[in-house]
Amino acid sequence: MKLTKLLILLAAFGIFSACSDNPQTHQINPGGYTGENKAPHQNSPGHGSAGEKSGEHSAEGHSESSEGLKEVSRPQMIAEQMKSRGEQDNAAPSVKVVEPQNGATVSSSTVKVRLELGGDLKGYKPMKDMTSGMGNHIHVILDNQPYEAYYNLEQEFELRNVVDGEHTLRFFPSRPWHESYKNAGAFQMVKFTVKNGGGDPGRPATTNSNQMMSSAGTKPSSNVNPTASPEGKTMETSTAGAVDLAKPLLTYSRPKGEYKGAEAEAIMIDFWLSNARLVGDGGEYHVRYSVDGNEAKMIDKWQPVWLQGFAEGKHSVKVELIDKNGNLVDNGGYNSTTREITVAK
Ligand SMILES: [Cu+2]
Repeated sequence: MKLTKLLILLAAFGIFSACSDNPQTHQINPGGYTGENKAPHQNSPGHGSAGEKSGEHSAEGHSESSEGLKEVSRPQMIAEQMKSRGEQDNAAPSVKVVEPQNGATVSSSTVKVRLELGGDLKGYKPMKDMTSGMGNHIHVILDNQPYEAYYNLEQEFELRNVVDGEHTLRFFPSRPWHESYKNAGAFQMVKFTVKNGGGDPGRPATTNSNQMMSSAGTKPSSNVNPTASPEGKTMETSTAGAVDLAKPLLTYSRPKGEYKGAEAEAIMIDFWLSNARLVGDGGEYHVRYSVDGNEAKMIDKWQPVWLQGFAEGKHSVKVELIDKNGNLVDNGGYNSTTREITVAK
């Protein structure tokens, strides 16, 4: 018994010292990223990224919302990545859709996507780092499904098993941590039709052996072969909403998929806005989000929101575009999107 107590004490000391001087931690500032936020309760020494496997979250328990989630500033881990990327974060990439063209009819259930990047790139280039499994990439959204990540623009991207009917595709460049570029020209949308494509609506979505898009994006693929078949995904069955390209449109981007370990510490809500400016940016719209059906919150500036405090397990995240009277702005059903995510600590 005495030995157990001694071990607990030693372990506690180990965790404490890991926060201050463990060279393996990524945090230069021992206060961690929570030190940057303006919440009044940041006084715990236990905010290191290391050693918080379990039971250490009492320090995060000062929730400021009914669902136990708290908006925090950009995680330190991401802020440091940003710095290390030099000028890239100030780039203004523009996407040109080469294929499929807006209005095209495709007579195959495999829809090939080809894009060109232009604009002021400042070194921005989509590419997957084979070691980390991460890198700049383009978010590709069929209809209103979760996006797929497209890394190598030198090869086409294949959307497989796209069923007959009208569809939309949306594209915008993203950073390795999935935050979108929000400059004019970054976003593109096309409508196209699949006719006699032979797609099977009953076929379940499956991933290709070499495809890497189904995870949250940080899991390295063990079997990536750059010379293998194109990046791609077998899609869920969907067709386009009746979207008007000239009307206010909110494109849901993040969160999606699974979050593990450090990336689950703060989870980003990110979206693309077309034809709508939020009140905090001089416009008249709001973005509203809610998690697990709890009390909704407004986002009044177009920037990502980082939420801390997700419990392990499945969660639903709903993001909506709201007008000045508090009503949902409809645009083919795309302006209200709910996604399920999984958090694993
Ligand atoms: Cu992404």
